Amino acid sequence: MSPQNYTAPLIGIVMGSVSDAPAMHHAGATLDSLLIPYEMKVMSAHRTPQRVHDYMNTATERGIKVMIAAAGMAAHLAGVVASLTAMPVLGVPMEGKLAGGLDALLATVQMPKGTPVATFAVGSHGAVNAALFAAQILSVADPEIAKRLAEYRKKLADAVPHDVPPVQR
Ligand code: RP5
Repeated sequence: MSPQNYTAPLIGIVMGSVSDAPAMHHAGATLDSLLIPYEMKVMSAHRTPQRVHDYMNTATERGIKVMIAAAGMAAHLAGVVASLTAMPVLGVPMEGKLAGGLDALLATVQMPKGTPVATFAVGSHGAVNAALFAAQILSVADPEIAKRLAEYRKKLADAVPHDVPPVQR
């Protein structure tokens, strides 16, 4: 099926706070460029735990195939999401005041065995890569998405100049 034919979101992006949105909009923009439908919601593992449970209760039946979960500081949202689904869960640690997000990176990556969370770079780079990785997961069963990912890679390569620019004096 071509991505243009999808009507329901295939990827769920959740984040612990609206303060995470500036970084996570980069994930949305990446999926937009690949024509992959997604939805983006705010829910917190500690402030709105019931909202997380309610969302995950219906996510699979609504057609979501991959989850991206972003949180900062103690960053347990991705782990909680992973505990509630068999879908792949991609965790994006958010930058914080402690060592630039090292707290969230460790909280997201250090899942005890049994409940995996694939963890990406802190902040907007991680948001973009999580979106690309989600697309790569979908591309296994969708040649149109695979084609768009190949085009994305080509643009990435084309944007790298061969020559070193002269020093501005
Ligand atoms: C986490 O706490 C959120 O994901 C956010 O990164 C961090 C701070 O939240 P706010 O105080 O900005 O709402 O739960």
